[in-house]
Amino acid sequence: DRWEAVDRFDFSDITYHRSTETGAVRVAFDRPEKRNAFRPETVDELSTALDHAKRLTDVGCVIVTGNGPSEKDGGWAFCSGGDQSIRGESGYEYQADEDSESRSDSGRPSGERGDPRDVGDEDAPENVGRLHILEVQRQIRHIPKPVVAVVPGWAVGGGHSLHVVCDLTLASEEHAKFLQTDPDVGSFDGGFGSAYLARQIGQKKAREVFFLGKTYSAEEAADMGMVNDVVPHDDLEDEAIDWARRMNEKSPTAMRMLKYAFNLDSDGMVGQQVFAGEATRLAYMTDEAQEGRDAFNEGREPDFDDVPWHY
Ligand code: 2NE
Repeated sequence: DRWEAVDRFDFSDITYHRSTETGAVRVAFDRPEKRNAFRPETVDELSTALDHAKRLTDVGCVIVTGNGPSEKDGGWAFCSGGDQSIRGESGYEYQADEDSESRSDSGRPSGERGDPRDVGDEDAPENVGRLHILEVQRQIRHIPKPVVAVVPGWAVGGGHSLHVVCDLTLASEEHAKFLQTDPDVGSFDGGFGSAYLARQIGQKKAREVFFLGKTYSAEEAADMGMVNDVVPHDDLEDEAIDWARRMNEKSPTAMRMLKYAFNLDSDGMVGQQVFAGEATRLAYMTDEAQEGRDAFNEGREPDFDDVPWHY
């Protein structure tokens, strides 16, 4: 009851809620019977929700989590990565066309972005076997507010990489488990999932995660440095809400600049570009930038004489 459904989208694979009281949104994988594995539709929906959340100026925190437990066996999951059952020869396949008759809508986001495969080109291939999960990882990196992975159960494969890329991770003491299966299924996240993980937990440990494929408890993951805190399962959402409330009380500009500053170190020139974009936005608010604009529009030389060279 603390969450209000955002009903402008007809999502089938995720749920999307907001809390105006805490200034948070909750985006949750909603395929518990498959340990919240993602298929192309899931990823497109996630992308749509994140893009929407980015634009909410009264929201200072995005919670990404997994719904559960599974009605089949009571298992909990954050996300178990790419749905292996729909992997074709060249990649993951859209299913929405196949099950559209059993669902009220196409299963694809029907918000202002419409069908993400519709590029307005009749010659474009209909069923591009592609998960856009790396784009979603970049969205999480660039969204100008903290993203918290709330892990109620398994975080596996691409689901593991997703928690790695989030700003903070909160895990269920009883049910959270962390496992990398990428090389078991012939997959490899050679970007943030591995390289950024190594920055979090060190090279040896990150190589162990991928090369040995051990399962780690929430406590072990916290000791390794890839989980911020571990709480009893029943307290997970309350704690997440508390984190969101705390963060939402802080200066939005400071939080945004800090997130981008933390990113800069591993984002190279793209990180610099994102950080600089924010710096430019702040600079535009100064009298001197407005004098420059006014001077151009009025066809005169700019007068910066009164602007101090701050030290
Ligand atoms: C997640 C894990 C460790 C859970 O084990 P357990 O024993 O708790 O459950 P179980 O029985 O294995 O799974 C329950 C149901 O969920 C399905 C299973 O097939 C099973 O279905 P039923 O037998 O009940 O019908 N399920 C679980 N994960 C699934 C998945 N990823 N795809 C489809 N169905 C899935 C265990 O289930 C596990 O190891 N899962 C596979 C993890 C995995 O290998 N993920 C893919 C890594 S690659 C990747 O994520 C990726 C990519 O390939 C490309 C780009 C980005 C990411």
